[in-house]
Amino acid sequence: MLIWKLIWLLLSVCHLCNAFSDYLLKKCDQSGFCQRNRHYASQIDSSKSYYAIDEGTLHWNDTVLSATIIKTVKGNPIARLPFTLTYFQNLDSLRFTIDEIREIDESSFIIDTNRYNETWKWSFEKLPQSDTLTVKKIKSNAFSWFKTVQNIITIENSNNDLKIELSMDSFHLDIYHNSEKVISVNEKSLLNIEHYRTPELNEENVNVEESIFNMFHDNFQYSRDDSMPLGPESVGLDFKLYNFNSVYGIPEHADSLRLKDTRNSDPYRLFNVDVFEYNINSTMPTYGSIPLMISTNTRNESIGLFWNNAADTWIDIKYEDKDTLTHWYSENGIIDVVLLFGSKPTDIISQYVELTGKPALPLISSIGYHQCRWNYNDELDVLNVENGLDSMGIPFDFIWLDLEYTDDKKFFTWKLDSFGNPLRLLKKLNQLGRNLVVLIDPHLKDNYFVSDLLKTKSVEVKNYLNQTFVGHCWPGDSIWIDTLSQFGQSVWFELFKNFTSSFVSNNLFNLHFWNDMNEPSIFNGPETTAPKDLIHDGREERSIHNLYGLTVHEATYASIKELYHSMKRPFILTRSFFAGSQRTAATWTGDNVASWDYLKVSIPMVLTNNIAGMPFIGADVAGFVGNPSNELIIRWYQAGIWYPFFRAHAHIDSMRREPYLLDNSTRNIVRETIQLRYSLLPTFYTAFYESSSSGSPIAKPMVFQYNNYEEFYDIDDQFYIGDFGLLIKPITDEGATTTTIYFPPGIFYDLKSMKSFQVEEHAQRIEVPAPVEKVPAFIEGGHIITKRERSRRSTKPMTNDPYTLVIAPGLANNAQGKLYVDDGESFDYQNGESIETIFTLSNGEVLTNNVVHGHSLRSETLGNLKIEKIIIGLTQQNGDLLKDFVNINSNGEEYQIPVHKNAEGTMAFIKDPLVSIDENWEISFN
Ligand code: MIG
Repeated sequence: MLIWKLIWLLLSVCHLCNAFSDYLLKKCDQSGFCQRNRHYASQIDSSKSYYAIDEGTLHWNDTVLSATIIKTVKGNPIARLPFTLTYFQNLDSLRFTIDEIREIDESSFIIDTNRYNETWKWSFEKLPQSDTLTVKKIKSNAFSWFKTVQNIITIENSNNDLKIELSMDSFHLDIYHNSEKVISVNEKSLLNIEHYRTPELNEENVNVEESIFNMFHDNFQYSRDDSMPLGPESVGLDFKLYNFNSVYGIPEHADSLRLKDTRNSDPYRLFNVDVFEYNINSTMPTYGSIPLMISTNTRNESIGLFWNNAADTWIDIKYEDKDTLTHWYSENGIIDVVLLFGSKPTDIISQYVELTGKPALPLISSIGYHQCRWNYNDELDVLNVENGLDSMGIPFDFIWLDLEYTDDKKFFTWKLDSFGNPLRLLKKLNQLGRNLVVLIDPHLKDNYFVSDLLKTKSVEVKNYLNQTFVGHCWPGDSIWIDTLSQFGQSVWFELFKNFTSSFVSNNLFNLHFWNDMNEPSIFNGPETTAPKDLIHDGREERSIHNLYGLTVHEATYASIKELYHSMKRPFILTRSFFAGSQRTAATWTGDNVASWDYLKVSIPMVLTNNIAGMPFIGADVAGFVGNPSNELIIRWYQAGIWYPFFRAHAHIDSMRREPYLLDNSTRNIVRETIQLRYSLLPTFYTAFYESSSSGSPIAKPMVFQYNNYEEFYDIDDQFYIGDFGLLIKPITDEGATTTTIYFPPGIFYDLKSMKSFQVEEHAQRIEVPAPVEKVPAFIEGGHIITKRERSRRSTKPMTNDPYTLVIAPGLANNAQGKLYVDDGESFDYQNGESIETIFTLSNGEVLTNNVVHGHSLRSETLGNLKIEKIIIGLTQQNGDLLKDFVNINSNGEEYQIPVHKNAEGTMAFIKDPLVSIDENWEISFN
């Protein structure tokens, strides 16, 4: 026990060290199944296969093909593996699963001994009650079947754009999309299903290419106690991607956007763990896992590979000339793969969120600025910070309470010495238009009313003997809520109900929640997390590890949504996530460090989540651990305003650095930076709305905007915001005063000055100035963005402000932009209470507003809908075309308004055009 306390001390309160203690985590060769699958990959002859389809078992109907794969060991058929293949017509995607029929005498086990095959129930969007997948997702007659020669079955969809050749003798799938071979499954014969066997009979259950390393026991220093009740169970498979040589996705890793070849490193690992000061540029696992890989090429083909498994997983990547080989292996569970096909990489994301759920449309206030610290100490402290920011004119919407607001780290309680009257605090904050977030973690101190309730109801996570599991966390001895079970979810709801009842009965809905430590983090657990043989609702931790965090934040979301009578959209921040987490939570990149390297890596980390369907993410501004210099603070805010989730946070041992405390010149720059974010909220919110309907990235990598330029495939230090042509390059180098940006061809306007320049023909690197007060940000010609330019204390008062349109004409003087508006906080938009409108500039002659939804919807809650200013970027092409006035045609009236130009000649203005966003109108320029 002592040694654990020491490690915990080192891990959690280590002030002097500046890297994660990575000896706590397994390397591939210390992980039984990782070592075994890599070994198998190095030994197996790809022309050989121990897996074949038993022809007699082949069966199909309109939508599903099923068969049994027989695994052979030393010439003997030894395992039966049910295989299914389905096609989701609407998603242009293919799903296949491989399970195992086990005949085990269950009576000697506490756990369900079947392979866990319900990960989809968490990752896929909830299906209506009774439901198998086939009911909802599959259109009939999706397939027509032809059997052909040599034990190869050819399968085609009804559109004839997808063809699958299934080789029965070797279990091999060749997949053609639009007549091109795009993927081969099991091309290298790395299919490996470690079927059930007892230790006594192991010998006759392994093929010669297999290693038997750690099959029945774990010799890693920190996980030797794993009881491994079912022995080796891993599943592995390879995929060859033809004509794709860049792969992206599989967050979360502190690494580049384009995934690296892993031949000379450990594979990328997906295993949710608490990694204080994680290593950067590394394939090591971090807090969350989304097993989605996306690839694209300059031929405008894109594919996605979703490995729907929540167990400990490793992924090897080999770039081979034109192609990419990837090898995936998980500790247990089934093979459940969805392959997605499209042309643009964003098509893949939208299909993926169609399957796993759209990102929630957040409260508009929650896309403002969040002020957090571990910790604001008491009520007065909170109000002082509120006042400090406010009196310096720094807008913010959320203030946060970390761990120490609780009584002795007991969640669902308040430390009464410091927070004597939470109702008063929330009332006060509510009057000031502020929201409060408090931390509620899944670990609960042993022996107080909350943990007692869990035990009485038996909804705590159990150990392998089915007794209460007690581990070490912040409060000392702790137990964990089992939100995998429905009953556990209902007890969680009761806890929130009691905790929020006084606020709710006072109509206060400005309290929100933060689920931290839900990997789960367990100080004395192996690899800082849960022993793999713990039991959740009859299932091993091993099978569900990566989705535990999701069960916690989903239960939190559902509780708050119900308790707040759906009056307000819940805001939930979770540290751990899995595929599907986007439906209910935001996340952040965990315990980073106040250094330039961590600022730099935050960008590919944020981008990677954005392409994996979970865009609401940010990194702690200006670094969690340590004390940033003023320059780093400035540069971090200048990057942070472009993170979809924008929160400043700091470690308990770091110095206070709330922006109002900074010296004059630093503070002024930071204030202006935060104000820039606020002025762009209409645009950001529209990007969030788009994302909530199609999963489109909010921070979008260059290659996801332009997959036709090979030059962009490896660029991850600049990005776009949504589809608004806003191109950003945060400065992440100390002392920099200029930077180089890679531009596609077109016209670009400096966001602030509207000064424009043209990039001809090819993608080009161009040097731009970046003095410390400036974050390089451009609007690409062809776009129109919407702003609210008056600076306010938070989002709420901005609702009453009119809009400004900024038009960035393209080469032919065309431009387009979209605006989405709703009340920003309720669910009324789901009943159509919203406005969606499209502004179009045609040939530099007319600007029109075309309301596509909510025409004449005059709801007060939508705020001010007027446009107070229209700004037009001037170029050599359009500058002379503009007259001194424009003709406006709105509401059946016609009138003229003067046009002004600024002294520099970079922009023209139309002030008070007397038009609003919810009416169709036309402005002609000549
Ligand atoms: O082990 O609640 O990542 O943001 O301030 C530390 C205290 C626990 C970890 C989170 C961090 C938070 C801290 N928590």
